[in-house]
Amino acid sequence: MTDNSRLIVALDIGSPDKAMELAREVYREIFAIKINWPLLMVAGVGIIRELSSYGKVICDLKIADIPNTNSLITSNVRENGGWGIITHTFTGSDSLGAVIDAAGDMKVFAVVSMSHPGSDQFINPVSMDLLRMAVKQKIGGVIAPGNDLVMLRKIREEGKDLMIVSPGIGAQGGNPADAIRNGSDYVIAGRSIYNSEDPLGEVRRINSAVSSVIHNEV
Ligand code: NUP
Repeated sequence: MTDNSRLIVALDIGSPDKAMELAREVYREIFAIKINWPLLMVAGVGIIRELSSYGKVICDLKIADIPNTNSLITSNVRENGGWGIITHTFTGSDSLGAVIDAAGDMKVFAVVSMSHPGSDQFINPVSMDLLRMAVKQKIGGVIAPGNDLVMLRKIREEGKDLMIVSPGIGAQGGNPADAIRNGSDYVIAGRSIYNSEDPLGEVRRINSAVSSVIHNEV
């Protein structure tokens, strides 16, 4: 994997063999791989270490439980080779703190707003509170929607030095250049890559859209 890329590929594929095959195809040109329940439930926790042979693996478990359970889940991911973990924040500072403590060297990414329309119902009205609470606890970064540029800019304004990682790209309507321009540091794309006829071509298209923004603006 390479720090020259700002792309995290979401491998929401229910077949471990296909997931490994896609990882092998694209890993040299991406920043990290993200896995979620659809793969983890089929493959088992060992898939984290298997995919780690290609580089950084972020486990998008959106943890949302009491501190003790959060801690058990996070330790499990760390012991199995995870590089990063995604947690919810709405469960409060004690639950978030438990993830951070158990994460050790792993990066913790806190969800403060989501990319689907339902996020407007309960999460978005309190996104800034969630963000401030997460920042106070020294999280590694936040997850914020790459397809909601107004929200993205608000989050960037409040968290000037924050690492912002954005899903909502491609299948959910966002585009990588706009996300980067409006505050994202990294973009997440899943279906637009793994359902493509040419996944590596799609990875390259996103990488080049992102680099043209970075190189024009820096
Ligand atoms: O707000 C979020 N939106 C979102 O899509 C937070 C997420 N973690 N995700 C995840 O990003 C989602 O669960 C999926 O794994 C990935 C986006 O995939 P796709 O829409 O690019 O296929």
